[in-house]
Amino acid sequence: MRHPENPILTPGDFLPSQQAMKIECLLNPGVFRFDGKTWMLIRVAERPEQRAGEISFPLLDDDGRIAVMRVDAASPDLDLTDPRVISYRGDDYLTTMSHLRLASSTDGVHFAEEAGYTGLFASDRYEAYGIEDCRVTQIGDTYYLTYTAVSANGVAVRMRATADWRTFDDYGVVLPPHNKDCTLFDSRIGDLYYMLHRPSSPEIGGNYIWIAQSPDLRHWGNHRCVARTRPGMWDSARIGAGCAPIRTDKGWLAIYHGADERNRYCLGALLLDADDPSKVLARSDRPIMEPTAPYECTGFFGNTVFTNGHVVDGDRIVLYYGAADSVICRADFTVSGILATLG
Ligand code: MAN
Repeated sequence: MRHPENPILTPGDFLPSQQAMKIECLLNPGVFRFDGKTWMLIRVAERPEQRAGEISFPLLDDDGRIAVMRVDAASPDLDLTDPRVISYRGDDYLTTMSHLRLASSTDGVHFAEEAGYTGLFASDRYEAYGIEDCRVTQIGDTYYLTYTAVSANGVAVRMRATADWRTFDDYGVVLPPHNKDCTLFDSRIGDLYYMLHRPSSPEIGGNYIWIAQSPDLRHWGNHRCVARTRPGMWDSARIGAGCAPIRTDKGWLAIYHGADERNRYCLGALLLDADDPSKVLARSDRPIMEPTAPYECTGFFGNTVFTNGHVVDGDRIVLYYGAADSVICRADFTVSGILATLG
């Protein structure tokens, strides 16, 4: 059920990271409980104020400073067909650069920044085009962050860990390009840690959900393909995991996003075997959530609901999602309700 106060956060709720920038959209928050509150790690996408006759976009330069690239809007070498990407002279850039901002809430609806918690910004050449869509998995007292690091080197998965949300241990790039939508499971299965991730194989294969395992959270191996796109269905073009799968008495419930050829992003669910989560026991024939509300249908990238964060309390799932790649919303589900749709 969508929250009646949706959207619960919009770009105007935050100040840009620096004066020269404008916040274009808020997207896809990671979500966790900390210090008795619900927190989001929000993807904030910024770009310079656009001037007539010119397309400008930010990136990190070799000295780690934000630089602005400017291109003549009339240039025949420019391709702007996807609002998320700028193709110029054969190279692809992003129209916006994202960082990850922290906000907390005592009621799960009204979120605000807290002094002392600055979040994460692009830090080096593997993040030169920004950092995005962070999943947060708590294991013991440590929170593991798996996010998309974008640069001229490609789209990769980077991992950091924190216990206090002020200092972060860097695990580096854990999955090289092209890979995104990575989430850790919140407990070991047997002796091993597990993650879901989404490599892309452009010629043969596609954008499928894979699983990997690790003895120590640093070394990942035994990669296996868990789920593929399904021709003719709502998840025909690409799929990717949301946040940490939920342990249920039927197995692991993993909420995922799927897009079709028209780039319509919906949410569905996978039920994975409790002991061997590479095995799919059931999968949504129809989405558990589709973009239907006006704030989901129209925006920076319309017809999109995308999640990588929720909190679970017993049967209740409070899910946070990006709508139309523009604003942040909340929808409540139950574990039993989703399991019932899986038959
Ligand atoms: C896609 C979209 C964008 C994102 C880039 C890089 O184009 O998901 O929002 O910025 O990939 O990850």
